[in-house]
Amino acid sequence: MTKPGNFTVHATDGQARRATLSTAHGDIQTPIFMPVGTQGTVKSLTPRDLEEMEAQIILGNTYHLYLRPGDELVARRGGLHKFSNWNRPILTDSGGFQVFSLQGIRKLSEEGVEFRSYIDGSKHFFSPEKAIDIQKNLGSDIMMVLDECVGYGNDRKYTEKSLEMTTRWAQRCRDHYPKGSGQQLMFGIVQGGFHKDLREKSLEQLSEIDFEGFAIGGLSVGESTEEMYDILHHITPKMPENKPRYLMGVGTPLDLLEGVSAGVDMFDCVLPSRNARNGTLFTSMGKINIKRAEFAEDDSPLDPNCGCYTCQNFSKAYLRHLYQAKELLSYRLNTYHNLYFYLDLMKQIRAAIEEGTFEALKARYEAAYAVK
Ligand code: PRF
Ligand code: ZN
Repeated sequence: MTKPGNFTVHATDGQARRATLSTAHGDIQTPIFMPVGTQGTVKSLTPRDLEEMEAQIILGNTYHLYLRPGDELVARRGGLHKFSNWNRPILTDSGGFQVFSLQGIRKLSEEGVEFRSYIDGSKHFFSPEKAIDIQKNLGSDIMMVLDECVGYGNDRKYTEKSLEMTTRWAQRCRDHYPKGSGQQLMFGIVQGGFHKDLREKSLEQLSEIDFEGFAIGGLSVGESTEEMYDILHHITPKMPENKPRYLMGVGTPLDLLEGVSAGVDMFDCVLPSRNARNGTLFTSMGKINIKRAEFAEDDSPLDPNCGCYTCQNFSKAYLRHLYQAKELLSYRLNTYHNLYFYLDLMKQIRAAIEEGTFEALKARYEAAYAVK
């Protein structure tokens, strides 16, 4: 097996890249979408389901798993892979984003962030070192540094101060787990809000610290699509070519295509799984809502072009009935389809980059997903 952290670009098409990233639990083929498994489970699916749909890597969350069941309990069970019986790669987010987005009550200082548990209101403290210790206990293949994700609408002065601290936190995370000290990789996170010069400064300083990969954080936080794409296209070409690039918490099928066109290699988002649970399903012809009355007696599959278990075996009429009856199988079949759709889109993207037909693929999806 290749050394964890090894990143090889096999083909490019414009800025889009087709590459392989090696981790301790195997190689991942990029561009890739990573299903979100916040609590150590991708909601309603088994590891067997995920393997069947060819998921290569999933996400776990430092914040949630630290609070429940506790990272030390997970470590005593042999780590998150063994505990959850998922033997392919896992990336864990640092908890920074969750603390900042889920909690009203928190205190931020140079030392770290104090927050209250969303479960029982108890007080907790994350320092950069603590966030890494938790991720060591979980045993993820890729750890993320602790950062502050600055919300949309903060002024330049706040964003600049926040960035300076986030950069010092990134250095502390790396110092706490020097490169090569174990099998786990560590990615830095570019912040800087919607200020291009701050984004560049963030990237330059993180590059000096030397991570195995670089993420773009602080996007999809309430800005318009145009603003997000503007920052994305500005910063991505400046990122190291020989390291993986990860766009955090993004997005729609069109966002993934735009990200890939800017040179992004990795994505995660709750959108396909969360939308599945409220009946919003992605298809090759666009987005549909299964609860609509027009599907009550529709015997056709959700997406005739989809090879997934849901589309191969059930009608829209049945899926609508399950949704209306709030049956557990509704969550499961819808989640299976949406994640299969996202993973299949990434598979098509990888093939298109190899063939030099990426722009044509992007144009096809843009037509199907144009606002009607
Ligand atoms: N930082 C971290 N995780 C994240 C984000 C971030 O900025 C985002 C922003 N879309 C999603 N997840 N640590
Ligand atoms: Zn399907």
